[in-house]
Amino acid sequence: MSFYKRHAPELREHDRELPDRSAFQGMKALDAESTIPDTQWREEVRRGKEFGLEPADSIVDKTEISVFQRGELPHWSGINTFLKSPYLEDVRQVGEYDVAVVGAPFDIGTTYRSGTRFGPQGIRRISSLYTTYNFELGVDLRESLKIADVGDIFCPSNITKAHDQITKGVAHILSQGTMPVIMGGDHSIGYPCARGVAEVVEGKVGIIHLDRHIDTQERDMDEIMHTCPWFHATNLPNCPPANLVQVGIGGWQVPRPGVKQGKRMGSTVMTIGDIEKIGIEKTIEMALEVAWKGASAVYLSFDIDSVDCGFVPGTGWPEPGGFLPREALAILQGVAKEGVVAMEVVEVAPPYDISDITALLGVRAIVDVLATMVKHGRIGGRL
Ligand SMILES: [Mn+2]
Repeated sequence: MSFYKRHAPELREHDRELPDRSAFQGMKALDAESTIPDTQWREEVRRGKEFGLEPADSIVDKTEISVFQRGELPHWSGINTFLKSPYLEDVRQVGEYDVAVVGAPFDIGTTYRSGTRFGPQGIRRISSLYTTYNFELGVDLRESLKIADVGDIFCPSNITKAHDQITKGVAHILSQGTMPVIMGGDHSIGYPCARGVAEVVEGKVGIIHLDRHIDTQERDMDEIMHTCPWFHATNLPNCPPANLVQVGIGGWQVPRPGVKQGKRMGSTVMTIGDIEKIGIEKTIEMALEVAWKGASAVYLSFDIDSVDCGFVPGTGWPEPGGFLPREALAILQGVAKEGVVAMEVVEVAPPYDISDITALLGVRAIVDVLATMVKHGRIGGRL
């Protein structure tokens, strides 16, 4: 008997009735796509043709092609803002947008490898890989949100001055009713970012912090380095440590001075082991309970090194044993369901990255949080 006949379909028994597939997320997502509008996409295509000129005669399908590229396609070319969103030069107009993506290219707070000053550029570059649509969530950011890339905050090579600049920038964006999404930069920016948020928010601000590192030292080598943001943030009058939840902490890079201070402060610390034990859903519940207790807003800080270093080579303090990417994304999505007032992605260091995978996870964190907030009605409305 020939090989083919032995493997021929008639010799098999896959003729049973198929189970009901309608409960699969995949099948639901196929249905959901047709319910998403394409108004903004059509407008973008129209604008591209107007500004970029009608394509050459030999182009057969002229739908999305202009002579000068003005829209999403091709993904490998074009001006590299975050997700190819418009660059807003006049930042006084930021209030017209739902979201302002802003870079904080600062790495003077780094205690080992530098390079996160190139984080915003790296994140922008690989963000061009993505469409604005997420299959499982059934959200197209282009159709739901007005996003601007407002460029970078001018960060001089002085910790106090750069931190002051970052606070002023973040507070400006939020004071206009727009959600700041900050691309770091090293984690020292967590302090000035939270300070900018706390200046604008009336009432308490909670902080959800994903990291391998506790980052609660008062000083490191006499300065407010990236080991120190939460000591200083939680000293702000409306940013108490009781509302700080630190998820994923552990390993051999948690400095003892930070641990002593963390204990004094009384923040909530969860290791990867804790999360494995109680599960992702309970972890999300705990993070939300702690951060939101009596608070009127929650700030989200995602340190890329909270993920196992095998997935994020492009970072300053790589550490094994952290989250799987899908675990980190599940937690980020879980906490975003109740909305966050602003978020930061820190410690992406492109000079150490491989194939932009670290920066890509940074992009993913941002778009997943935004799409989840859209899905749960926590943002949008300016389109
Ligand atoms: Mn860290």
